[in-house]
Amino acid sequence: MIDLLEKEMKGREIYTGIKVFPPFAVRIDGRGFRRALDLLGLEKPYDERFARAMVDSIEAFFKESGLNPVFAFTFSDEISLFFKEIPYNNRIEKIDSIIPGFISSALTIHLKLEKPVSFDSRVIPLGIDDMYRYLLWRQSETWRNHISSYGYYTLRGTGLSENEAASQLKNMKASSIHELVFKHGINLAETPAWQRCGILVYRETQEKTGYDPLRKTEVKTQRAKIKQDWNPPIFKTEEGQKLISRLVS
Ligand SMILES: Nc1nc2c(ncn2[C@@H]2O[C@H](COP(=O)(O)OP(=O)(O)O)[C@@H](O)[C@H]2O)c(=O)[nH]1
Ligand SMILES: [Mg+2]
Repeated sequence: MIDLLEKEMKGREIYTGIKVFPPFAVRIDGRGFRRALDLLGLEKPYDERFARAMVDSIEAFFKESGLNPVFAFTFSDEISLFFKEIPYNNRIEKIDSIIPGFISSALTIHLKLEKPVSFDSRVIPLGIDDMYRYLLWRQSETWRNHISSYGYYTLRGTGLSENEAASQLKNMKASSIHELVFKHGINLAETPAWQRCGILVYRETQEKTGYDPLRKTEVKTQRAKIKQDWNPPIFKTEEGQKLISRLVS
C-alpha cells in the first residue's frame, strides 16, 4: 500500500527531470529588497556594508557550498554565478533552490538580519562565448542602474515623491541625469568603481614559497584563494576581454 502510494506520489514530482546542459549561468535577485533594505537604514543609493555582505556571501558560497562556480559577478541586489559543471545531475529544481537558499542564509548571517529574506533564481544556458556577452549585458545594466539610482535619490532629495521622481527620471536622458546629479555635488565618473562596474569574485591560484625542513630546501606550492575584485575592468575593453577569457578557460 505504502509502496504504491510512494510510487504514485513520486510520479507527481514531474519537474525533477528538467535539466540544463552546462555551461550555464544562474542569476539570483533579492526579492523586494527595496523595502527590506529600507528597514536597515542603509545608505542610498549604494551602501558599502550591503555590497560587502553580498560579496562575502558569494565568497562563502565558493568556500562552503561544495559547488564549484567558475566565477561570479554582482551589482545591486543581484548575483550571476557561472558554472561549467554541477552535481545533482544538472537538475534545474536543485540548482534553482539550493543556490538562492544558500545565499539568503549567508546574507542573513553577514548582515545580522532580524527578518528573513529571499532571492528568486533562474538558470541561463550559455556557451563559453556567450558568457562574455552575458557579462557585457549585466555590466551595462550595472552602469544604467548606477546612473538612474543616483538620479532617483537626487530627485527624491529635492522633495519629489517616489512616483514623481520615477516618472521624471523616465523622461530624462543619461546626460541630463549626469548634469542634475553633478549640480548636487556628485560626479558620476568618480564614484567608487564597484558602483559603476560591479564586483567579480573568482578563484585564483597563488604560488607560495615555503621551506621543507626535512629536505632542507625551498618548495613552491599552489594555493587557491578567492579573489574579490572591487575594481574590475570594463568588460568591453581589451583588458576586460582578456580577464574574462582567462576566467572562463
Ligand atoms: N539603500 C540601498 N538599497 C539598495 C542597495 N543595493 C540595492 N538596493 C535596493 O535594491 C533594489 C533592487 O532593485 P530590484 O531588484 O528591481 O527591486 P526589488 O524588487 O525591491 O528587489 C534597488 O531598487 C534598491 O532599492 C544599496 O546598496 N543600498
Ligand atoms: Mg530585487
